[in-house]
Amino acid sequence: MVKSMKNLGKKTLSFLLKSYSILLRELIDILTDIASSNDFIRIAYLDFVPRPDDIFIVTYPRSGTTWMQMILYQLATDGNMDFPHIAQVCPWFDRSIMYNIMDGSDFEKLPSPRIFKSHLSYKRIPKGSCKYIYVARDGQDVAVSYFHFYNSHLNFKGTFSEFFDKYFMRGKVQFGLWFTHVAQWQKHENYPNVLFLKYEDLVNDFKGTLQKIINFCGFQIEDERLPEIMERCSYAFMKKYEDKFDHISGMIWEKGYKQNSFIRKGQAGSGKEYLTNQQKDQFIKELNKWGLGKLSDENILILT
Ligand code: PPS
Repeated sequence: MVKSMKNLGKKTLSFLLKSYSILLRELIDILTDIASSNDFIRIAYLDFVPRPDDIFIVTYPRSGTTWMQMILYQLATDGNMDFPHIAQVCPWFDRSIMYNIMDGSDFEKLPSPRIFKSHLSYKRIPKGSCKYIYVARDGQDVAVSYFHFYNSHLNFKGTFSEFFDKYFMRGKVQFGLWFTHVAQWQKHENYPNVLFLKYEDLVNDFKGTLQKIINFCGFQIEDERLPEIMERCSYAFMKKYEDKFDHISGMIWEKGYKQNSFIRKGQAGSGKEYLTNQQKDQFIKELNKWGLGKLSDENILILT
């Protein structure tokens, strides 16, 4: 009887703590939303100074953003693949702000023409005399691609139908409702500084669409370079370099993580190379205090 009362008490306490954690998390989400919205206002209206030759690639997620990043990188540079991640040469504007990776002054240091990726709605994108390339993709295909992305990158465990009915069609996914996003941007498709493209046109007529992009941006591209650019923007080429495009490797790159550095040297004695005499003295003092051992003349720890 006493044992079951105790269990009941533990369960109630656990339930209360769980509810409290959920409440706190929701509160944090609301506060984070407010903070990021403030950041956007600050960047869009105070800190970020658009340049006439800036190019914004704007899309609803999973609509061909990365493909367009690669196309513009190839057109604007010699197209070498030495960059660690595409975000280095074509930063994700909104994410950089949201996660404090870059701000207006960091953007200022980028060479012209600056090329940004963004999923912002027409309302939220910083306005200026710069160029905007919007890529729209059939919402049904977007839903499928987004489902796989939620599954592989965001730990979504449900079925496609669940994702489609409960989340995608209700706009309960990152960057909201597909219909609103596309409709808002489509209203401005005839603006002279907006190029409104379709993912399907890139698939069916890559060469023609590439030419539209070149003309719109005013790039001077020698005809001889076109085959190489087309090859580098192909699915097969980009798949081969997938790490340079994947969001996960992008996040790792942003945090300064170095690959193949976890199993480092596997030898004893690095301390001798790295610690200064002062640091060694400090370590010995502490070692004595704890009575743990002593250092040999070769600076090797002998545990006592
Ligand atoms: S994200 O997460 O918003 O940045 O995704 P995004 O880059 O917009 O879209 C990902 C889809 O684009 C496809 N993709 C390509 N298709 C054809 N050719 C090339 N070179 C290419 N590069 C990326 C990618 O495969 C995703 O679509 P799905 O349908 O999932 O394959």
